[in-house]
This record gives sequence, structure tokens and C-alpha cells, in this order.
Amino acid sequence: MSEMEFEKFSVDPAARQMLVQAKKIGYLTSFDRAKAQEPKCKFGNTGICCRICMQGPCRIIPQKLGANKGICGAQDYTIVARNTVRLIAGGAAAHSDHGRHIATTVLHVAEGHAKDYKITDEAKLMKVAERIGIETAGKSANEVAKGVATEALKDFGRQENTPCTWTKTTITEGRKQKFYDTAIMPSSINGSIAELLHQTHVGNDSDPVNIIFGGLKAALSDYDGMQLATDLSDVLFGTPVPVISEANLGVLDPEMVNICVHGHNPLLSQIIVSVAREMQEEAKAVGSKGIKLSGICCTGNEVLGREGIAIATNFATQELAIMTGLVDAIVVDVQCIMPSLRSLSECFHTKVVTTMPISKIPGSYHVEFDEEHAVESARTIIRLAIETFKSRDPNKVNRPDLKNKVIAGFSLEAILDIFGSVNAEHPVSVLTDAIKTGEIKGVALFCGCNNLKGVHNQNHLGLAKKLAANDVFMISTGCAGQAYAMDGLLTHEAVEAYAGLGLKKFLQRIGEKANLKTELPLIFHMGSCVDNSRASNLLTLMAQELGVDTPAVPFVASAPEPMSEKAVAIGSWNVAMGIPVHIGVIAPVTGSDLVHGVLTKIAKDVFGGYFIMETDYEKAAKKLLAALDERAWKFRVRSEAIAKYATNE
Ligand code: NFS
Ligand code: SF4
Repeated sequence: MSEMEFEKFSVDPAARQMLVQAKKIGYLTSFDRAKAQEPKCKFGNTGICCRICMQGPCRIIPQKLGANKGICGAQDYTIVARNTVRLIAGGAAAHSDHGRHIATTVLHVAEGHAKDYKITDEAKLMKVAERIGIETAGKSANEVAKGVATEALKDFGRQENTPCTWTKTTITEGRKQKFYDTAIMPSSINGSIAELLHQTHVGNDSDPVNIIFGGLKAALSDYDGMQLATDLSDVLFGTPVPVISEANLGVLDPEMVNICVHGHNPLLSQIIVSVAREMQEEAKAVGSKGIKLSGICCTGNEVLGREGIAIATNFATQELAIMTGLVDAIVVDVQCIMPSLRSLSECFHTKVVTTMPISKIPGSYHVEFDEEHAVESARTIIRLAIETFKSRDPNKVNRPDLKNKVIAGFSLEAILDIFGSVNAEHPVSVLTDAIKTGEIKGVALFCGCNNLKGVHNQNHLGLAKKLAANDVFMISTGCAGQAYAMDGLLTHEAVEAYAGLGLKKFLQRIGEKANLKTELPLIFHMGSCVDNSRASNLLTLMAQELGVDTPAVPFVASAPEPMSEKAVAIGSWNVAMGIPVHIGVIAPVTGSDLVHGVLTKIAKDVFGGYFIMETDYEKAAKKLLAALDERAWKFRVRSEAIAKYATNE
């Protein structure tokens, strides 16, 4: 059995090596289960299966009289629209609940509880406070933090019809007006999600367009939760600056106690990182060379950006980390954690440790994470890993010796600092000027997951390499960023290998001026999925610098392998922000031409943004480049007209 046989599963050589091993031994992985799920039910796959009430499931068969509607009379377009927006509700709930957890912690710190945390980035705290209109003069950091956290928590449950603070203070005037005009400006995160579930209850809204607008309102509440999550995580743990690290399964160290942090919330992983530093001696006492931490999914991105912790792997291949036989504990918090980790861990010595009251896996260790005693919780978990190291079976160790260097930690502040070395007054103009002169074509944000419907990491890598060759400045978040990390695209060598002449020149020009310890990578990795907020803030700044609204900015987004409800929420608010959004899977909406048309065409007329559904990365690259070209061209025509007639109208 050779690695090449697994080409259809993953483009990552480390993953393929592990899959050969899995096949040999007979372990079933998500890749096998994905195959076993084929063929997919066509009703579910196209969005025309309704399970919203207990009379269902109702499946739409257009040609069959009586079955061309649900029992209640719901048409295909109502069912598809309802199913779609309920995904947004799920995503918005997950992201914003994460944000709420962070906000409550900041409040507790400010009130003198949660002693294991502190306000780390006071400058960011003050900047956020000023932006949202909280007085800072003469106040202590804790007083300001209390005001900011209280304001953040108000965004969750405001009863008055006034907009959410984090949304209204981070978007352009043009977007604000658009969101008022289309009645999608959220005033409460929880309210928008609840309203959407109400809106899509049996016998309620059957107007697909109205349902989609309700969905967009919830998507904007996802945006709000994300903005405040990023801001307050930076306040608590520091705003990322460029760091050097490494990625892929080769980061697991045979001589060390390996702890993988997996999930999303930095409240736990960040404490584990600092406590592990103090417990190195304890780990050495059992015969190891110390503790090696690595990350999977977005909590990995959080500690990569802030602490330089290595990335083990991304979503689709999380099970393979356990199969190396080297992971002593995999510590999970919330979201994107495959329940299969537990059963697989039974074949190894690995302990799966769940930590959150809303995310347990039957049979795993549960060490409830207690924010009031965060260090103690972390110590218990790390001690368990050290203990477990003793029972590691050398015969079961099988680790691909593959890893790549990574340069990450590109918060918006870090990016502006870098651009600021060229133009201190208007850092973002360094980017917009390069677009104006045609040195680069525009900006592409790569985000989102892996999806086992496709080949692991193939779309991520294929698309980025195509856009690099065509001089697109690229930023990343989430598992997309991890795919690039694993493949070595977050390095300077990748600039040499893949960037077109313009992009190469742009990165070199800036890299030479920037006062960094490292060279600039091909893709600037901005962090976790909630850090799509950072990317959106860059878009807002670009629009302001160019003197246009966001739909005119040469900026595109792509989730080359989207999977989760959260990805649907992010994609949807990016569309509302005026961005062409590529998704590398066909969303379950094709059962209604009307809904499909609204998402892929009509949305453009209303918001400027729209979805591009394309599974083939080469075709997707062409479509994204065309979208960037169109915007850059329009911008140039507009600028020339303004210059000619000396008017800004
Ligand atoms: Ni985003 Fe990050 Fe990965 Fe997808 Fe899951 S970890 S929050 S949802 S799978 S990118
Ligand atoms: Fe069927 Fe209507 Fe109930 Fe949906 S809401 S399951 S279409 S009866």
C-alpha cells in the first residue's frame, strides 16, 4: 500500500502517511466514514428536506402533485431558505457564545475576580474604549475594562432598537446605511438568533427573501460577537505580533510530553501555555525532555499567534494526531472536536480531556475548566498528561517526520505596523496604492474549514497558489491558515516559489523597510475564525482610504473547504459587507432556483457581495480573479473620471 493511493483523500504528505498506517492496522477515520456516507440523500443535499416540525420530514418532489409542497404547504424556496438561515443561527450562537465567555471573564477580572487572568494589552483596551465611546481619562485599566466588558455584554441582550456597539463602530458609513435600509442591523446578538428561530418556526415566515434578510441580521450578530471576541481576547492575552513557529504532525516530539490543545476558546489554552512553562521540570522527572504543546483548529491558531505554539494539524486530520501514538493528552474546549477522538484514543495511551460544561464526550476525562481557578485546572490537566506519558507504548509510535516553518501572528495592528514602516501617516495606503498602481491585484481572505466531501487541503493550497501567481495579497484565518502552515506557505521561501512578480516586489519592498526579526511570508495568517473580524477591519480601513464603500474595494473572500455552521455565518456577513465570497462546496440550496439565485446573483444588487459556489479550485481562482479585476478596473475608471472632472460626486 503506497501513500499515493491516498491522493484522493489528502494532499498533505503527513496525512497520507498516517492514512497508509490506518489502513494497515484497520483504524477507521473520518475519511472512511465520509466514504461510507455516500451516496448522500438528494433531498438533504439540495436543501429540500424539512424537519422543522414533527409532521416531517417532508421531502419536496417537484413533479409529484401533493408532494411538491410540504404537508403544511411550504414550498421548496421556503424550506431551502429556512434550512440555510438556521445554519447561520447555529454559527452565530457558537461564535458569539465564545465572545460572551471572553467578555464575562474581562468583567470578572475588572471586578477583581478571575485572579489567574489580567489585562495584558492596556493600549488595545484604551483604543477599544475610545472607539465605543467609553471615557478613559483618569480611569484605571480595570475601570475601563469594566466599562468595555459591560458594553460588550449589552450587545447580547439589548431590548431597545439601537444597533449593536461592536457592529456600528467597526463598519463604514455606507454599510451602516445599507444595514438600516435593509433592516438587518442587529441590536442584540441573542435577540437576532432567537428572532430567526422564531421566524423560521412552522407556520411562520414563508417568504424566502424575508427569511434570508432575517438570516443576514443573525449573520451580522455573528460579526458582532466575533469583533468583540477578538478585541477582548487581545485585551486579556495580548495582540499578536509576528512569530516564528512550525506546523504539521512532525511537531509532535517523541522525547517530550505532547499535549494538543484543540477547540476554540483561548481562555483555557492560553493558561495551559503559561502553566506548562512552569511545569517543565515535573515533566522531566518522568523521563521526558519537557512539555511540547501543539494546537489543532482555532484554539491552536489563538496560541500560535500569541505564543508561537506549533500547529499539529487541522480539522479533517485531527484523528491522525492521536494515531501517531505520541499525543499524551488532547485537551479540548468547544467546537469542531470530532467525537471519534475518544474511541480512537482507546487504541492508544492518549487521554482525551474535555473541559467545558457544554462539550463533553462520553467516556473521556472531564476536568471542568473553572475560570476562577484557571491555573489549578490547567495544572490538573497537564499533570494528567505527564502521568500518561509513562504509559506511552513505543511500539505504537508512528510519526511522519514532516513539518514546515511558519511565520504567523499578523493581527491588523501588526500588519499596519509593517505598512507603517513605508508610510507612517497612512499605513493602509501602502496596500491601496499598490492596488492602484497594479502592483498587486487586490486582497483575498482565505478562511474556513476542511470538508470531507473534498480532498483534504487541496482547495486551500491550490487556490492560494493560483492567486499568489496572479499577484493577490493574501490573508488567512482558521483551518485555511493551518493548511498553509502545514504546507510551508506561511514562509518567505513560499514567496520565492509561488508569488507573481508584482506580489514578490510588493512583499520585498515592505519587508525591507519593516523592522521585523523575520522575512514576510506569502500569506499573512491573522488568527482563528473569530479573527475574521481582523480581516473585516482591514476591509473597512481600505474602503475609507479609497474613499468608497466596501463593495467597491478589490477584496474577495474564500472558504475553499467550508464545513461548519460558523462558516455559513461568516460567509453570509461577508456577503452583506459587499464581498464576493467563494465557497468550495455546493451549499444545500440548489433545491430552490430562487434561493440559489438570491445568494449567487441578486445579493450583488442589494449588498454588492454574493456567493460563488465552485468546487474546482482552478475555476474558482478564475472567478475570484475576475471579481478582483472588475473592482480594480471600476476603481480606476472612477478615479480617472474624478480627476478629469475634479469632482468627487
Ligand atoms: Ni472555523 Fe475554527 Fe476549522 Fe472550520 Fe472549525 S476550527 S472556527 S469552523 S473547522 S475553520
Ligand atoms: Fe413538513 Fe411544513 Fe412541518 Fe416542514 S414545517 S416538516 S414542510 S409540515
